[in-house]
This record gives sequence, structure tokens and C-alpha cells, in this order.
Amino acid sequence: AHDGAVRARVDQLWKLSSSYLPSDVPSIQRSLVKHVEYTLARRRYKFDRNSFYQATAHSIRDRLIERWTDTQQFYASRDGKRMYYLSLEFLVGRSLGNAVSNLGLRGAYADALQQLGYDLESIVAQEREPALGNGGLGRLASCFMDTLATLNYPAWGYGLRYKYGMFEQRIVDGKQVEFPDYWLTHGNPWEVERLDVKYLVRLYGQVNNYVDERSGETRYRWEGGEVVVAVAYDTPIPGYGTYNTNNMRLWSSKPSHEFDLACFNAGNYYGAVEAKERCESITSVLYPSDDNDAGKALRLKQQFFFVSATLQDVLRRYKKRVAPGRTLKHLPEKVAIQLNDTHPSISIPELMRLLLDDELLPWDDAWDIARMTFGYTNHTILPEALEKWPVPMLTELLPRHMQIIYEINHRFLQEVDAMWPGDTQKLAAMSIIEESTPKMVRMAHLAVVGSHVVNGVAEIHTALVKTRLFPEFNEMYPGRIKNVTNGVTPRRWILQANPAMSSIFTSILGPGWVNDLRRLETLKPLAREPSLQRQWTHAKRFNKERLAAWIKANMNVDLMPNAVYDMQVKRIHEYKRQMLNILGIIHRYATIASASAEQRKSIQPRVCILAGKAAPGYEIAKKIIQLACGVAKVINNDVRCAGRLQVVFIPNFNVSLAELIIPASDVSQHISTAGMEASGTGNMKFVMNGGLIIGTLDGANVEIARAVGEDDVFVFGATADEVAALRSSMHKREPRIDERLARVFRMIRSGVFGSADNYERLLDGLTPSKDFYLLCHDFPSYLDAMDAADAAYRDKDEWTAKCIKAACSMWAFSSDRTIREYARDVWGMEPQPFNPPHHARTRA
Ligand code: T68
Repeated sequence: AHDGAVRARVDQLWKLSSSYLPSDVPSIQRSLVKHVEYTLARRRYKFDRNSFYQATAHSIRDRLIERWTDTQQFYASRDGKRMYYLSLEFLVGRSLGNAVSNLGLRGAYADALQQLGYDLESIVAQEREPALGNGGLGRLASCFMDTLATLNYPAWGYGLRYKYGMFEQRIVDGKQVEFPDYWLTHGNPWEVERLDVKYLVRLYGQVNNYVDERSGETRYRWEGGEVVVAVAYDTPIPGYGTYNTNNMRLWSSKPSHEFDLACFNAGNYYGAVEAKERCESITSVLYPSDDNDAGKALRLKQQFFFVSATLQDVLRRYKKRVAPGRTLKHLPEKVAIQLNDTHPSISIPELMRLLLDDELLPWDDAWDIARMTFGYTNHTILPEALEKWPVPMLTELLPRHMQIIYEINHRFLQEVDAMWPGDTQKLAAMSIIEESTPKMVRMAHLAVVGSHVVNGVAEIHTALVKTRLFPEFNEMYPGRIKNVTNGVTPRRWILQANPAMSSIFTSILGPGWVNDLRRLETLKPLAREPSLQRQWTHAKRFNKERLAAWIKANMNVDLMPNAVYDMQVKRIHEYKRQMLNILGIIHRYATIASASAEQRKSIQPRVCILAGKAAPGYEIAKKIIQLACGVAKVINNDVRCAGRLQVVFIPNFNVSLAELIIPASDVSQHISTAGMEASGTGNMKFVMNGGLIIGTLDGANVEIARAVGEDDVFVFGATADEVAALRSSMHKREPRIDERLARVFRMIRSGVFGSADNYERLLDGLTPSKDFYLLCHDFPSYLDAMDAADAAYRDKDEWTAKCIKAACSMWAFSSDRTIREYARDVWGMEPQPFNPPHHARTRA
């Protein structure tokens, strides 16, 4: 507590410094030069591009920090409800371009840099993106962070600061090879290390009990074991067109001091060093698997370490704000915690432990608080991706949590029995504990029981969650399972990724469309106007050339500019069916190869682009990449394909590449076996950027088709219900397959794309009686959909009109719509717009 005189002096100093940093061009330039000299300690006139990136980042960071600290102080003073988004992954992408754009300083920084000999875009491209996520789930978390700030919601993201993010993928001899991603090599100007914000996290140890003298009840204490320290690293998250700046807090593990000393005192030097390494290893690496590596002890440690530090931090903040009569019972009025999949679901027993053992609350009170605080988002119904932890592992690492889980389950099963007396099948199906050897804890069941809302991420997905994944839970807790369809932020995925298209929107509508995507609807009646069509076609051409230039520079392939750009970029998975795409490409190749030179002229030129990482242990997915590369090599070197067909597998797909690739697409493929892709978010990004989709009736495709009109989405394949029926009759399927597909198989088997031995396992899974992903079944209708797309593309004006109408129908897939729904239906939270005192505002 400062005395009044000190406060007054600080106020005075702050006012003297004329409030927020000025952002006119000369002031920005002064700040750049100052950062080169003082922050980077470089010679004043010796600027290289990377120093300039660093200096620009620091200059922007200063402008973020003042808004950020003031926003946080404002939230604290308002004492409204806050939301904490708990995610083991955040795929933030590059920050510099996002920050200049969200702060409305793109023009000023571009001018400032230009006069100093640099182009803003090339400076922005210097940044190495942190890859702290696998795919859609991690990117969704970052889209949500952008929207939460933009819509002025008081929300924080919590996650882990992995030293090694998602591996770097290189293609060596036509195969994926993984390289470590040490993304911190050149430092990270966006984070602030908070050495003073740290918590102790316990692992292992034992549970002791004692009798509480006041109440006479038996109480429990978790003691002993190892203690690790969690240190906070904070990153400001600016909103677009608002002063609100939120926080993303990532934890890093460090050894605890006491622990080291204990070992040293015992004279065990090597033991101390080893223990230190073990502590630091907790946050060393992101698990690069987007289903899940069941039973990896380090992954469970990561999850608990994350949750324990986060809940301590959340409770400390809650308790700091004393209001008359407020107790922990009121926690759910002030705090909402959203669990991004089950990965942080050990939060539920951890919050129970804190309330029971530290706060000494009765069980029922603790349970009501926990349940009303948590919401759980499910991102998959695939059985292999549902997290389960072996009871022996949990018991050893988190003995008190295991006890609490048993107690939760005991009480829950009593409820089940009351609802369905004597129904042992129901008990077995719903139990949080699976009675296998060893027994397993079903984290999804724990999350459903311990949350007040469970949500799926697209309508069809939520329907399947209700009917197939949790039917009994849905019956027992009617209304608890809700749908909140995913969305993506138009700031990154339209405004930043596609300046060419954005400037068309802004020139007609003004800048307001960026946070009110509904305004694009007014352009739909203009879709056939020649002047709009001309601008649109130019923008698409510009984006194709931008991508082609990158591919030329990085892969030395010359792409045809006048072709259909057809893309499938996402994690490699059997259910996503990149294989179906490749089989289709081979079929197209066969058609071209067997055509006469004259016939070939009438074939629509096409550039097929694939990209995506395979989990390092997922052999089939790696083979799919190998086949894609093999096919690309053959087709690109076959003169018969010249001017007709090219195939490129772009290595190391990440957020930055997505921003380059997506705006260049004419069509993209979202072709998962129906019922298997929870939502997909790439599908939304492609349509927003003026591409049409070829897809199955799966995930958000269904809703996109409804929004843009069924005629403008090329739909094919079995529906989710048909898939279920087809699978159950699989064993009696005839072995006959489509003749065109048989020809494709023969080509692969004859070694056209490299030794057939490489692909035997791939093809083996594709006989009709084993074809779990239904490639054989869907292949003919897939080709029909591709033909329909080709035919539609021939009428250029009509195609352009379709693209304009589709892109301008996408408002519901903005994460702004998604977050408003969560705020209303799950979090019960209101926006808290922060406006700095008038004298503090920047005049640009
Ligand atoms: C994706 N899930 C869904 N998981 O597949 C996609 N999993 O349909 C959906 O659009 C997206 O989530 C957002 O809802 C994932 O990306 C993972 O990355 C993952 C990571 C670790 C463990 C399990």
C-alpha cells in the first residue's frame, strides 16, 4: 500500500508522460530506433531485417502493454464475471501482423518502416510462429481469444508454455521426417515472464487423514511426494477496434528450491540434478498426436501441473476481491471455467480437493460449486480419442484425486441406480471407472458429470454426442448437452490473410464488416455485377500468384496460374480421407494419360495442393504422405500432364502457411467419412476466402451448406446414418469395386508411384469388407462431385457469383457468433468494454 504522497507523485508522472504512447509516424520511428539501441543493444545504423522485426515487435508490445495493464485493472475494479479458457493447446500464429492490425496501426507502421527502408509485410514474415498446438482444437482456442478481446469479454486463456512445440515436418526422399521445434531460439518478444507469479504443484506423495476438532469430521491432506514450481508467462491478446486487451497465461515448470536443497544437503548431487531435469521436463514438449497417446505418464503430469497452477491462480484472484458476505459459494457467480476437451478435466477433482481439504467445505457445497463453475467442450466422438487413464497410474501420481474420483463416482452411481433401479448395464456403461484390467478412469464421463453444460461443436456432432456417445447421460441430465457451433476469427482469417479481398469489402462497406460479418450479406445482390466480379477475380488471381511465388521460392515448382486451385490442408488422418483425394488425383491422371492430345485440351487444368502433419507414431498417415509425394513426383514430370495437372505436397503446414494457402483456393476438400469430423474449421476459412467446398455431410459442412445454399456446395457420399448401416453390413459386402477405382489400385500396385511394397498396408485396408472409412463406397459419388465442380467452374461469371454469394453468407461462422452463444448459454457473462480516461487516448 502506497501512501498518498507516493500515489500522487505516480499519478503526476503518468500524466506528464502524456498518457498512452503516441502512434504518429515520427513517434513510431523514434520508438523503433530506440529499441534497436536500448532493447537489442545494436549499433544505431546497422539495421538488419531481423533486428527490425525485433524492434517493431517491441514497439508494438509497448503499445499493447499499456492497454493490457489498464484493462486488467479495469476488470478488477468492475468485479464482473470472468471466464477462464483452459486449453493444453493454443495455436496463436504470428503476433506482429495481428497486433498492428487489431490496434489499427497497420498504416502508421507500414509508413514508418517504409521510410526506414523496410516493407511491413516482409518484417511480419520474419516472425517464427509458436506452434503450441496440434490442429483445429488449438487454433479454435486462439480464434476464441481474439474474439473474447474484440467483444470486450473479461476472459483469460490458460495453457502450457512448451519449450518444443509441434515438430517441424520436412519431406526427405518423399517421406515425412520430424525435427524438433525449438521456437524460443531468438527469444519471444510477446511474452512477459512473471517470476513473481509462481505456484507449487505436488505430484505423487500420500494421503493422510485427521479429525477436524471443530466438527469432529474426518478430513484429508495430500502430503509428501515431489513439488514442482509453475512460473507464469503472460501474453497480451489485443481486441480489434477496442482498447480491451486480454491475457493468455502459459505455465512453465521449474524445480522448487526447497527440493534441490534437500538433495544437496543429503549429498546427492546427481540426484538433485536429475530431479531438476525431471521437473523441467514437464513442460518440455507438446504431444504431437491429435487423437491421443493413451497412458503416457508425462502427459498426465502435464495436465495436472497445468490445472493445479491455474486453479490456484484463479482462486487467489477470486479471494483477493473481498466483498461483504462473499464466500466460495459465490464462485460460480464470478468465475466460469471452460474445459477445452477432457485434457484439463482433472480440474474437477482438483477444485474439489482445494474446496474440501484446504477450504474445509462440506462435500455437497464443494460439488455444487465445481459443477456450476465448469463447462466441458467435446471435440470428438472417436472412441480411440476419448481419454482414459489407468487407475494405478492415477493412484500413484495423484492419490487424493483418485479418492475423490471414486467418491464422485460412488455418489453418481447412486443417482443412476435411483433413476434406473437395478439396471447393472446402465451402471457399467455410465460409470466413471471402466471395469477393465487395469481399471481405467473415463475422463469424458468425469467431465460430463462435473460440468453444468457439455457442448458439441457443430449440430450434427452434438446430435451424435447425444445419441451415440452419451445417450444415457442425455437422458439423465436433459438439457445439459448443448450445441455451440465453432467459428473462426474474421480478423486473422479474412482481414489479415486476404488483404486483396478485404479491401474490396472495405471499399464498398467501410471497415465495419470486420466485427460485424453480417454486413457482407448486403453484397450478395451484387454478386453478378461486372465491376465487383472483376475486382473479385483480380483478388483471387493476386492470391494465387502470391502462393505460386512462395512455392517457386521454397519448392522450386512453377504453378500454372490459370488452373483450378484445389486444396486439402489439415492433419493427416484416415478419417479425413486424404487417401480419397489422392485416389481421385490418380484417377484424373489416368484419364489424362489415356486421352488423345486433342481430348486433353478440353480437360480443366488443375493444381492439387495437399499439406498436413502426421503424428510421428501414426504409420498409415505417414504412408499417405509418402503416396501423395510419390504421385506428385510422377504427375509433375509427365509431359502429358503439362498445362493440365500439377500436384504439390507443401511441407510443414502451420498457421502462417494456412494464411497463404487458403485465400488462393478455388475449391477445397472436407471429405471425412460422415459422422467422424466433429466440426472442421478449415471449411469455414476456405468459404470466407471465396472458395467453394467439396464435402461430405459431416461436421460444420452441413451448416455451411445450409447457409450458402445446397447448390453451391459439392456434396457427396454416405450420410452419417448410412455410414452406420453400411458398417454393420460390412462383412457381407461383395468384393466388387468401381472399375475406375480398380484401375487406380492397379496403378499403385504396379509401382508407378514408387515400390508397391510401400503402399501394401494402405491398399490392404481398402478392400470393401475392411473399408472402415468407406472410401470404396464413396469413391463414385466423390468423382461425380468433382465433375460437378469442374463443370461449374467452366462458367466463370457464374462461378464467381457463387463464390461471392457463399463468402458473403458466412457470418454465422465467425467466432464472434460462437462466443456470444457461449457467453449467453454457458458462461452467463456480460461484456465489459474498457475505455481509458480521455486524456490517455492515443491520437494517431
Ligand atoms: C478438432 N480436434 C476436431 N483435436 O477434429 C475438429 N485431440 O473437427 C474440430 O473442428 C476442432 O477440434 C475444433 O473443435 C482436434 O484438433 C486435437 O488436436 C487433439 C489434441 C490432443 C489430443 C486430442
